[in-house]
Amino acid sequence: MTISIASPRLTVPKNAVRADENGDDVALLEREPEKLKPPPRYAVILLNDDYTPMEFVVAILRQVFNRSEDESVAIMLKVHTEGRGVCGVYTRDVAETRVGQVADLAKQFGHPLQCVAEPVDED
Ligand code: TYC
Repeated sequence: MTISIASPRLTVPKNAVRADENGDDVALLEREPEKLKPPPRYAVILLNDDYTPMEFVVAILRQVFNRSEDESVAIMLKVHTEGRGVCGVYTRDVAETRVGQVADLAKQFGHPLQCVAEPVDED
């Protein structure tokens, strides 16, 4: 029996083909479970500059990103030496909120500190 299937989500399970009361083949089609993707995630990345005090960057990492003192110093030094570093990976809303909090605090204290959110490659 040839069966053409309209939707790729419909499959013919094994042993599904049977004869009906007239002797014709019938098959029960099963729908595959919906494959739900997890929501895309975003890395919040801190950028280096020549003017923002190191202590301020550490305070931002502690307050906005809930990092420990040791983690904050390590991330700050990575950004200072390599130009950029990941503060954390979040859903889009949370990443955008934290980028905004950093921008607000930097502006409030008169520092040029910048950070951005970038989508993370996931499979
Ligand atoms: N480079 C800055 C300094 O020497 C420190 C710094 C670190 C600034 C990380 C920004 O994201 C940053 N004072």
